[in-house]
Amino acid sequence: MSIKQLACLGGKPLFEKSVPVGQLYFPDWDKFRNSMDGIFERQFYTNQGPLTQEFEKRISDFLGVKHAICVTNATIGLMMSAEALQLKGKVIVPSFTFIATILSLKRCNLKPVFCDVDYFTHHITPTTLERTMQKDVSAVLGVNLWGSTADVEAVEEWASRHGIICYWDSSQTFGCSLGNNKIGNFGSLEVFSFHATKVLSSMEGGCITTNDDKIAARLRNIRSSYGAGYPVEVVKTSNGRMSEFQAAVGLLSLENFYKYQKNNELVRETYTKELQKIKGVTLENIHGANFSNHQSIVVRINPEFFGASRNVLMKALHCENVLARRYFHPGNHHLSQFDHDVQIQLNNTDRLIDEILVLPSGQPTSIQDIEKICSLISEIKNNIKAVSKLVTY
Ligand code: T4K
Repeated sequence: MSIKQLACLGGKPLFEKSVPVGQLYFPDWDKFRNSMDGIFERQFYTNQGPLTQEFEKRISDFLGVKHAICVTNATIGLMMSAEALQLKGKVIVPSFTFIATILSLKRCNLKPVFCDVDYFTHHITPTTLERTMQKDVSAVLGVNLWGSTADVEAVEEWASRHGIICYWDSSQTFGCSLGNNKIGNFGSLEVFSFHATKVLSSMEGGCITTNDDKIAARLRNIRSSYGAGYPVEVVKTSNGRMSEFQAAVGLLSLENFYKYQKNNELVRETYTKELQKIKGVTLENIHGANFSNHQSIVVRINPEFFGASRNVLMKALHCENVLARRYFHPGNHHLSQFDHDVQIQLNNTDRLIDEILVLPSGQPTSIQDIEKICSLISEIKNNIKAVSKLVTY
């Protein structure tokens, strides 16, 4: 494909419409309309209606987990989880995560203790945890990112050796497997996001999974005063309910999960083929998971070989309407609102925050689009001196 002139050098943007990074899969329209008709006929809109109950049952079956508790979104799910686990004091958490992970702790008056991640896998390890451990830590909140996972079993073994709780923010890893188990069966509990940008989506939504009856009962009670099953002691309740409309979309999305996952696999294969021609741009591997949902296409920019920083590439792509994102910039441990404990340098986290870029994937991005995006990256590299002079971020 020949690109006449890059947009940042005065040409027309290669894409007329923005190409975002989210998955944004949309279910079959007729099935969607039927679900909506059903909700309006029943006039049962929320509070554990029939679709939410069915969605929970389907998730449990799909993941092979005893309890699936659907919630409004993962942020609320994470807050409810900290309450249900009755955490106190400090919680070790990677800084390299979406801000909601950390905010859930702050909302529950817990102090985040930021932990570094492994530079190659992007995840916490027993070694990074050991360097972070301190007094008054009651739990580790691990995070599974991108469709990869941490070495979950090693982390859990480490937590149990230190007598602390381990639970997981698995917002980005629905449907991934580790050995013979699906993610969702680990730790005291796990939290998933079903946001529009996720492979399994209810547009907004989330779910907490656990094999522990007592924790599940607490969570149901915290979610609302409805559907608690039997009374258990909880300090605070909230409203974390999923509506029937969310559940309807979620059910259709779950029905199509393997179709979306297959498409994501093809997306990854195409990026792999195209990006290996460009020195300085490396597609990150899947780690941990032996089956991945391929939630995100993450590349690492090496300025020495690419000729400019990740930020220059990102800005040049934005000029072409390719909305590549630099997660999780500028780093939670650099944000002043967090009264946290950082007693060690988070060197790997700082490097990753500067070097990685998430490229478009999911429904809005066709295979041809990916080929165009990769040609664009190549062309930006070919013109890197001129681009760097004009583009600052
Ligand atoms: N923990 C982790 C590890 C997470 O990754 C997340 C969420 C959470 C916890 C919390 O889960 P939730 O409470 O959200 O369920 C997005 C999503 O909002 C967020 O769900 C996600 N992770 C995070 C990694 O990314 P933004 O602000 O970066 O993306 P947003 O919403 O601007 O969308 C990305 C792109 O997609 C944009 O270019 C716009 C486009 N877009 C977005 C939506 C929603 C569309 O074209 N259509 C749409 O409907 O946060």
